[in-house]
Amino acid sequence: MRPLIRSACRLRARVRAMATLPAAAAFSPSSASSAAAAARPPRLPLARFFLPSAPPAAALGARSLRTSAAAAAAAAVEVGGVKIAREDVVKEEDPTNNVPDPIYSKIGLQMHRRGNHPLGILKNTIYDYFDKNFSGQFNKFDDLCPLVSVKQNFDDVLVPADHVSRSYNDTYYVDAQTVLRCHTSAHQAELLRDGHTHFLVTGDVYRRDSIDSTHYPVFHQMEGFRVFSPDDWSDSGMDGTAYAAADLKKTLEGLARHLFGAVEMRWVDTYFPFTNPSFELEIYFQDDWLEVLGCGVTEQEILKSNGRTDHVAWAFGLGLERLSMVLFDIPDIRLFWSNDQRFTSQFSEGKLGVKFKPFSKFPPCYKDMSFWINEEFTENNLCEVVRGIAGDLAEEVKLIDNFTNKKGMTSHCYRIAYRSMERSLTDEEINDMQWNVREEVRNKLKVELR
Ligand code: FA5
Ligand code: MG
Repeated sequence: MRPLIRSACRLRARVRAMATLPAAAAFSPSSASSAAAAARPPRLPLARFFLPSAPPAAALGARSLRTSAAAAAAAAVEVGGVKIAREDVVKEEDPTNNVPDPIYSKIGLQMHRRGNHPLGILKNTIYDYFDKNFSGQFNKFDDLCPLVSVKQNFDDVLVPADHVSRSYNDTYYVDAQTVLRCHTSAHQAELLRDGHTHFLVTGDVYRRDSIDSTHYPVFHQMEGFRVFSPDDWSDSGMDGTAYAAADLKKTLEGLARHLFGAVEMRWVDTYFPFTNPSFELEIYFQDDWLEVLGCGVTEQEILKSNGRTDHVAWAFGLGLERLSMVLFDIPDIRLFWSNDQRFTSQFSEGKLGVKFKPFSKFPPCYKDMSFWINEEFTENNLCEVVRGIAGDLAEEVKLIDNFTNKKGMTSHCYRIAYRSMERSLTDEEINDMQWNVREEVRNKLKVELR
C-alpha cells in the first residue's frame, strides 16, 4: 500500500469562517473525524470491520431500527427510472443486509434536485461555473440510482479488498453484492464505458457514521471527471499526469472563487485508491480548516479498463452539505432534511449564500451512559441504535470517558445530546428515549451497562 502523506502545500487569500467541521474519513483515513475513526489505523483492516460473509455485529445494530417506520415506507419510490420498494432494500431475514428503515426512507427524496433547496441551489451554481468555463462540455447526471453493485462502488475504482470502507460497519449493504453507494465515484467506470469524457454526477450517498452536526448517514456528493487525450498536453512541456494535476487544481480553485469569492484555501496531499496523486481541498472557515472535497489524477488502470488507454483524467468528489453549511451559514447537517417552513422558506432558486437565520434555539438535553464494551462493539453500531430510537432528535453521540481496568475490561461513557430544531422536548420523552436506547444497547449490542 502507498504511504499516507498529509502535508499542507499551499495557502491562498483569506475568508472569514464558521465552526470547526471535522473531516470525513471514508477514503482518506488520515482525516478521521470521530474518536473511533481516529483510533482506527489507516487502511489496516480490523477483523471486526471486515467480515463479508458474517456481518452480524453491524447488522444487529441495524435490525433494531426496523420498527413501525416500515409501514410509512411501504410505497415504492422511483429513481432514474428504477422502482425501489422497501423490500428491495430492507431485508430483515437476510444476514448480509444492514439497511434500516430510516435509511430506506431517504431514498428518492433527492434534495439536490430541488431548485430552492440549499443543495439544489449549490448544484446549479456549480453547473453554471462548468457551463461558463467549459462551454457546456460537461454532461450532467443527477438521477442515477443509488443502489449499485459492490463492483461499481469498490472494485471498479480499485478499492482494495481489505479497505475499511468495504466493511459492514461503514457501508450499507442490501445484500452481499449490492450496496447503497457510499460515494458518487461508483459511477465513474460505467460513464467512461458509455463514452463520456467530461461529466458531473450528483447524488445522495450513504455511510454508517458517527452522529454530530457535520455527519449524517445520508449526504450528497458531486463527482467531476475530465479525460484528456495526448493532444491536449503534448505542447505543454509536461507529462500527462502533471498536466492533469495542474488543470485539476486550476479548475477547482476557480470553482472555489466562483462560490466563495476571495477565500483562503490550501491543498493537502492525501490517499485515495482511485487517484494518484491525490489531494484534498480545505477552506479556512471560522478559525479552522474545513475539508470540502477529495480529488486527484485518475489511476491509469481505471482508464485502461474502460476504453481510454493512453489518456489521462482528473476526478473530484465534493461534499455538498459541507460547502452549503459554509455558504449559507447552516449550523447543523440535520437541517438539510427539514420540511419546516421556517427553514425551507428562507431559500430560493438562484440565490447562493443567503445567510440562514435560526428561527429558534431550543436547549439540548444531555444523557450519559456507561458500559463495558465487547469485542464486536463499534461506535457506528451505537449510533445506528440511537438514531433508530431518537431519529433526528439525536444531535450528537460523543465518547467522553474511556478506560481499561486491571482485568482488561474496557469501559466507554457516551454523552448523547438530544435536541429538536423545531420544538421543546419534554423531560418525559427524553427519559423514554434514553430508557429505550439503554435497553437496545444492552440487548442488541450485548454490552454490560454500568
Ligand atoms: C470520497 O468520497 C471520494 N470518492 C472523493 C474523490 C472523488 C476523490 C474522485 C478523488 C477522486 P471522501 O470520503 O473524503 O472521499 O468524501 C468526499 C467529501 O464528502 C468530503 O470531503 C466531505 O466534504 C464529504 N463527506 C464525507 N463524509 C461525509 C459525511 N458523513 N457527512 C457529510 N459530508 C461528508
Ligand atoms: Mg475525505
